[in-house]
Amino acid sequence: MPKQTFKQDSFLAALTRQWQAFGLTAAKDMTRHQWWHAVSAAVAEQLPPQPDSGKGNAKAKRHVNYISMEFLVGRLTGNNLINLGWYDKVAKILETFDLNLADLLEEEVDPALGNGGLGRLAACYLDSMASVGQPAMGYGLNYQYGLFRQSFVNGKQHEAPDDWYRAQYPWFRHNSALAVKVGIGGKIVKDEDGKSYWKPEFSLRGEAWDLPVIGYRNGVSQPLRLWEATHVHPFDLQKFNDGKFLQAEQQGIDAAKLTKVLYPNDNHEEGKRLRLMQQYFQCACSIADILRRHHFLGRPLRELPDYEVIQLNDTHPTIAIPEMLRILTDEHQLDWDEAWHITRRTFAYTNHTLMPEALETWDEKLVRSLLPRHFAIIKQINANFKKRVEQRWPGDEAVWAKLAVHYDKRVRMANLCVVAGFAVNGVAVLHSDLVIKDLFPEYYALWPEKFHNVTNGITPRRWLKQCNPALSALIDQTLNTEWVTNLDALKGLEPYVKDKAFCKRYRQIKHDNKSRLAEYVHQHLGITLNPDAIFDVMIKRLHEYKRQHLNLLHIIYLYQQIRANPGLDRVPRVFLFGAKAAPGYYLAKNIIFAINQVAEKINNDPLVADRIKVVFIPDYRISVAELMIPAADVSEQISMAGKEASGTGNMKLALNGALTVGTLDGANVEIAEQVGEENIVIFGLTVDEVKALQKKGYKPKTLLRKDKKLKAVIDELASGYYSNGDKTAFAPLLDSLLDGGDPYLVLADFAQYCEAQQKIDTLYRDREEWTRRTLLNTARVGMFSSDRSIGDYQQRIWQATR
Ligand code: 26Y
Repeated sequence: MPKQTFKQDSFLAALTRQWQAFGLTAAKDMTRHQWWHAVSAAVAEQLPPQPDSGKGNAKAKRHVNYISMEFLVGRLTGNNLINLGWYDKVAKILETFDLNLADLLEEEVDPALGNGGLGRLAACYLDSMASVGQPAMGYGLNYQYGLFRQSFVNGKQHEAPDDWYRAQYPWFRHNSALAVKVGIGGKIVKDEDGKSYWKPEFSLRGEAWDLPVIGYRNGVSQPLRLWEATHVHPFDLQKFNDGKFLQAEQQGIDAAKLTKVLYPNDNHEEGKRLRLMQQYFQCACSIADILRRHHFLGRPLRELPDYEVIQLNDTHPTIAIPEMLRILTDEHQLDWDEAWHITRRTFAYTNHTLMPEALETWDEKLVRSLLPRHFAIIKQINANFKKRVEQRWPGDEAVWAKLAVHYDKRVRMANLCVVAGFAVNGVAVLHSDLVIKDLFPEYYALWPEKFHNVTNGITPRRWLKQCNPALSALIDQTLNTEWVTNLDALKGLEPYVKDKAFCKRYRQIKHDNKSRLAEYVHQHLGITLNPDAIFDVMIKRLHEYKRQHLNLLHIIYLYQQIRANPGLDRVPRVFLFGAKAAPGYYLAKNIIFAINQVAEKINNDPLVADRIKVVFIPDYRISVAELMIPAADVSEQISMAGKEASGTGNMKLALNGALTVGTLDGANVEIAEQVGEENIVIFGLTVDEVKALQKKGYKPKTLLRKDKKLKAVIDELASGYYSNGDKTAFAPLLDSLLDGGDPYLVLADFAQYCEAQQKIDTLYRDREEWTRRTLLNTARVGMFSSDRSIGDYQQRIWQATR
């Protein structure tokens, strides 16, 4: 496809229409926010219509339907301008109005339609699919409220709704012709021929809102289609005339509620009825849309898997599987075997977690009451599969108890995905191995060919080019090649470790990025940071397994060292945190409170001077990540080994020249392989050691008796020293570490973690050596481009035998 050319005249004309629509008489009367809106809308108008017909896709290259409950896309205007190649042109035009484009872009409220890693991964993958020319659609939900806004009140997390004003978002295109009708509830009835079908209790309408996903300078634009739930009335004239138009509300279903809010849980399922309705609504709309396109192109149903693949982003959209079977059998009258044959070659599933509490299972009563027909289909799948298991493990009830899709009155979504899909993948080598060994060993024995690894990746467009313009410019000048679409080209930077002038510029850029972050912190929090200090960054959702509290214990330890020895020579260090805790996750919220209390004490202790500063940046989100990542010297990736499926922040930070302090977990393992062991600081128990310790019986209190330093830290937290004398302030945190048995081995890894941090301190003193090592990180992490991940999906899953 040809590159999209920028037409200045039509852009200016569109801009004029924008301020006229605001009721103004001149462009100069627009507020800054109006300017952002006008520029975005004027650019959006220049985009070509997005072909969603899939006409271009052929059997040789399946069209990808990426279904995800979350797409954490972040601000779009700047990113779209970069991908279009129009950034400088628009910036120039704005200069004639005395406006700075970068300032305007700050006006955009982040579309925060995701929780964390899984949602951000989906956004990176859409960017890469458009950029490498993989025909694709994203399917998600158009939440009115994204992930809650976080503030701190007396150190405690406070949540507020995130109204991102979707109704005025200039990048949306609404296509009412694509609306879908979705049934819910009701019962199964029999027609005259004795064939059963579903008679829903009431119906909803799904409306399609498309965001453009723009490939990097290749003329491609593909939709991310987000469904919004509305009432069906305008459709159902008959019911309207009968006065039954309120039926849905009388059933207690308010359509608009369905897509009102994103569930803020990450890695912890709650089994809520509204959540299952969201899942089904999204899947029903998306499957209807996929089949609509397929029929529109005159393609036979049995050829669906030749043209389309449906990638499920974790189990959240699993109900799409029985929905496909229902439509094929009930609406298209295919027999079961035929429908099953089509379905099982169409769906592929990505697993993002091994944590038992994140594996979705649904109460059969709930499934039956909302989706009676789907429940019957699930039972059919289960019964058929039982025969297969019986053949392989005759009479083995224990195996069946593990493998069943429906068991003990619950429906298990991960099992359904494995049984009904043609591929299952984990998201890093270590994780994919554990998926086979720990989660699905029997499934692997049945179908070894279904199991794959695709290591996660990040888009270099947003996570280097856009967020770190100075470093990007330096790389542009240094390498005469388009590294943005070929991140392996960064290897070409390696020889420059010997180039003093280059290293100086690389170091200066980091320093400038740190100053930029320091300015933000000063402006928003009133804390002054020294850009010569080590900026030590831990950004991710707050979760026990990620162990923000391990970081905290080390900070307290350092503080105690300084108090014991006021002349202690330590490189000044700023510990920066960004993290939201799920609103119902009390322990995680207690950790936030503890970090904030410790920060308060340390930041105000004159004895410390600026040797330690602790800053918890509130409302961590994509736009804040874009500021923090280029400014990081140290990247904290300290989860308990075996728990972090991959991590993607680790990749972004390494790419932008931070040294990782990390455990051998998730993709850290592969980062270590790439950058070389001298250029990363690995510490802590390995997966095997974790397993061995847990088997042997781990007693955190014994550890405490042996390690005086650790005991001093724990005792001080419990003493009220950081909580105005309140000894119970951190009870949830301390209980989990002590009486709770320290399930994530925080205390067990403490000593090694302190050593690792000491190593960082020593290394940083030699500025040239530090620069060398961080530059090698930038140069060697090219494989973590999401373009490579998409290539792996194409090769191993989407275009492989089906
Ligand atoms: C069931 C529901 C409550 C639920 C909602 C969100 C369960 C899980 C999640 C989100 C999971 C998630 O973000 N997982 C992360 O996926 C990233 C992309 O693969 C990984 O890098 C990261 O290690 C993993 O924790």
